Amino acid sequence: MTTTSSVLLDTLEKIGITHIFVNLGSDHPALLEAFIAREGKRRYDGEEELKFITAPNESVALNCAQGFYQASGKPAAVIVHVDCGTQALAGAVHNVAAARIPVFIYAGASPFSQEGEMKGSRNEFIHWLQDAVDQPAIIRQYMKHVAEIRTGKNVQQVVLRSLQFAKSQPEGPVYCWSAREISEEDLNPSDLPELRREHWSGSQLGALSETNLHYICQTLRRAQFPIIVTSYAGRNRAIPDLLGKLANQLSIAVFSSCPSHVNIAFNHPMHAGVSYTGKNCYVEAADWILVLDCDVPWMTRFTKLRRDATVIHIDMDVLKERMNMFYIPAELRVQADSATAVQQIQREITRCGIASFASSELLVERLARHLQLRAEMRLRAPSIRSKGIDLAIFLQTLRRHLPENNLVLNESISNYPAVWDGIAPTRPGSLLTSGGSSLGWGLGAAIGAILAGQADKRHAKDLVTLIVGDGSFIFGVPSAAFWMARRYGTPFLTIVLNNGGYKSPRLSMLGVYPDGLGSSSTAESLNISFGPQPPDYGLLAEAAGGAWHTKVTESSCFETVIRDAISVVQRDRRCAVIDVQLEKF
Ligand SMILES: Cc1ncc(C[n+]2csc(CCOP(=O)(O)OP(=O)(O)O)c2C)c(N)n1
Ligand SMILES: *[C@@H]1O[C@H](CO)[C@@H](O)[C@H](O)[C@H]1NC(C)=O
Ligand SMILES: *[C@@H]1O[C@H](CO)[C@@H](O)[C@H](O)[C@H]1NC(C)=O
Ligand SMILES: CC(=O)N[C@H]1CO[C@H](CO)[C@@H](O)[C@@H]1O
Repeated sequence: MTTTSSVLLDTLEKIGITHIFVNLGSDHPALLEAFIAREGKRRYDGEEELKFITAPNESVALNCAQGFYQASGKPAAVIVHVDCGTQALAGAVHNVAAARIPVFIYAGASPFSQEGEMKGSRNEFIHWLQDAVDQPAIIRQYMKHVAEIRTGKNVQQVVLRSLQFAKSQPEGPVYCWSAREISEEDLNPSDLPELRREHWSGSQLGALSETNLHYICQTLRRAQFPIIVTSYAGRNRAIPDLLGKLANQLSIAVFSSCPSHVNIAFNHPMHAGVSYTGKNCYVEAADWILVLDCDVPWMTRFTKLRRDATVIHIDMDVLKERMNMFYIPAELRVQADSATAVQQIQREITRCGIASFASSELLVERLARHLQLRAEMRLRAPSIRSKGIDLAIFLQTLRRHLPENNLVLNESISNYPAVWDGIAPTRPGSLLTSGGSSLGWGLGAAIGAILAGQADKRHAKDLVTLIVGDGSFIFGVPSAAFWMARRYGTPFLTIVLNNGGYKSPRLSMLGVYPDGLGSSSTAESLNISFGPQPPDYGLLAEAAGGAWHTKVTESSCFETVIRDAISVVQRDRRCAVIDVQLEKF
């Protein structure tokens, strides 16, 4: 039987989608029929199969799809149930939009006919309740593209065009939907056009024009202290190497502002550090700043640029099309591929000779200035020594035990800087954050990242570790995520940085009311504490998915705990949760 739903699946398969995270409902009868029909077909011709992965919560499904892409660069699909499932995608929608993640989301919609006029007409009471006035409006403002499938006769084109939007730079999520009569529509395969995958690729970013390259090099020639600021250039795994080379050539410091990726190896001599807020002495010292793939390069309230600073902005999304307010005093802004642009600049330096850009005395001065600023930034970094456990030592111990080929997912919130500095990643793509601000990304993203590695050995990791705040752990819907991890064989290590609740809202309050009423209040009276009886996070994971777990207090031997937990994940292929009992705030 050929239906709109079966052709939808065939089309996703044809364009190269391999994983679909599903949460099904009454809008999907033809889809379920198609699943079974595919089983038979597969046994027959053994073609590369689509994998369907049940996600008992939709937001976890979308987090999985995000992690899958972040680990592999390949989009996945998510199928949800009418308006209800669309709403339950919840904050994960914000993250895929903010982090520019290509993902194909499909939802059915309530049947529009009620007398049995068509296959799929209403036959359950919920079909009246789910008849949303404008279903895609739930999600439209976060999508790069929204399309209704109006007939099965061109479902292929609608799906391919949507994915074309998703894969065009800057990438992003797309949403397709169809009423049940349409998704159930019977089709005659010979009526459907033969479409070729190669004809539906996304649009690519270009290189710098000659004029722009010339301007960049001219201003760089005059610079005393040039720096590069980036947050997600490392999406392209070639970037850490390319930036490393450019940084070495001209002694240019590379600063990661609110990073979501590894942009330069943390042991590179010109790596300038990481910050999420506050005063940035690098930016204040620089007279030439290349802002490269970056959403928040600095905050004008805290950081004052030099009056003579030249700012150049190169970005896959240089206008920040989804933000209402964004401006930096750049003299040149170009939407271009950052890796290509960096290579162009580097080649120009090689062609003209380093000496034509900076004298060797100037290069030595830059290096000295960089080392001095880096020391200042380190001194200014907030101390993460809590009364009991020294988190820095715990993270250093963890780092020593991580296998070479590992991935760390970081959702550690108020402990973010500590985690970057503690893990000090050197390999491209070895540390990721959600790139958005809706908490709960990590558990699903870990599952998606591991599935991506199972599908393609090039992306396989010897260990995936999630470092997560206790609040963010709960946001991640552990009941759904740990069940999935066991069911689909994706064991990972979770480190819960347990400070007894939500520390960040308190820090936000102090940012506005440093001496306000709340400044001397307890976490309990601020309603941001999980005390006096917080959940047992390890037990939650055990109940949902048989995870191994332990708690770490100041008297624990970090070494033993970490070694045991890693061995559970690697040898027993079971999830492990380490609940690190930090000082309550
Ligand atoms: C879905 C969602 N709800 C609420 C918030 C607001 N928020 C930002 S940080 C935070 C606390 C997170 O707690 P935890 O993960 O334990 O980290 P901590 O702040 O304690 O370091 C909250 C609730 C958010 N970002 N996302
Ligand atoms: C799934 O999780 C999200 C995020 O926590 C939540 O908003 C949503 O309500 C959950 N879905 C259901 C059906 O409960
Ligand atoms: C985790 O992310 C936070 C904030 O995004 C950051 O401050 C911290 O350094 C990060 N830690 C690691 C190990 O990446
Ligand atoms: C559960 C809890 O601690 N609630 C507190 C929330 O905040 C108000 C105002 O400070 C307190 O009175 C509640 O006890």
